[in-house]
Amino acid sequence: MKAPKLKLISFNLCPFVQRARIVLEEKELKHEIEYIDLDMPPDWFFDVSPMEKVPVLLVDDKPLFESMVICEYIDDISGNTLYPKDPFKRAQQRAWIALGDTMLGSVFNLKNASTEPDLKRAKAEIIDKLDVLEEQMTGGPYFAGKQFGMVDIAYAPLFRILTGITRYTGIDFYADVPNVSAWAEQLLATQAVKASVPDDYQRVFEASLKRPDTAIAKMIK
Ligand SMILES: N[C@@H](CCC(=O)N[C@@H](CS)C(=O)NCC(=O)O)C(=O)O
Repeated sequence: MKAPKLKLISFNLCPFVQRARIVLEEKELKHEIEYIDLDMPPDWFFDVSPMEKVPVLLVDDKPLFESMVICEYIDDISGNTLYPKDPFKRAQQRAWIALGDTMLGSVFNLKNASTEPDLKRAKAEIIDKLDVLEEQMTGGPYFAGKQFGMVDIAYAPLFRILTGITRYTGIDFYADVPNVSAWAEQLLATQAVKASVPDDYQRVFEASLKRPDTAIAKMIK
């Protein structure tokens, strides 16, 4: 079967886009990337993205949306699945990925909180869920043990944001979760994860923390 032409429609800061890029990098699949400005999307974007969100993967010009659906499609069309073969273990991993989705929602709330109580509430939500994850860690280096897999891919962009926030504000998400902390460090040092952001990511990320009217901007050191 001829390999499909893949093009990922992206936004430079988007953690959901990074998931898709990590799978493409890990599987070494040829692909194009187009970054768009989500504040001013091009007209064609509305034709390919029903929810008006990124990522969108164009597969021979036909659109797929939702990051994990895209990741699983890429996994399906290439060798060596990133999930366990056992259906129950595979389902369990999907459940942990669903937790990662809710954590990304809390991170969004943390970054956009306009008051200190709102920021504290979002931070507490994140820390509670990190505690839950800590109890699941099996000794690493990856979530399920030795093998880098789909849960790692789903969480790596979240850890990039948390680690970045810690660096600029001093908020320490990892103080009581040593195993999650080691997992995050391992993921951020993994080649496919490093390759999943554009060159200007750090600069744009720092700017995103300094947006006026946010509580987090006041914490930048
Ligand atoms: N559940 C979606 C979430 C995607 C998402 O929220 N993308 C953000 C950027 S990180 C977006 O496109 N936001 C534009 C908007 O909401 O208008 C997925 O997993 O792909």
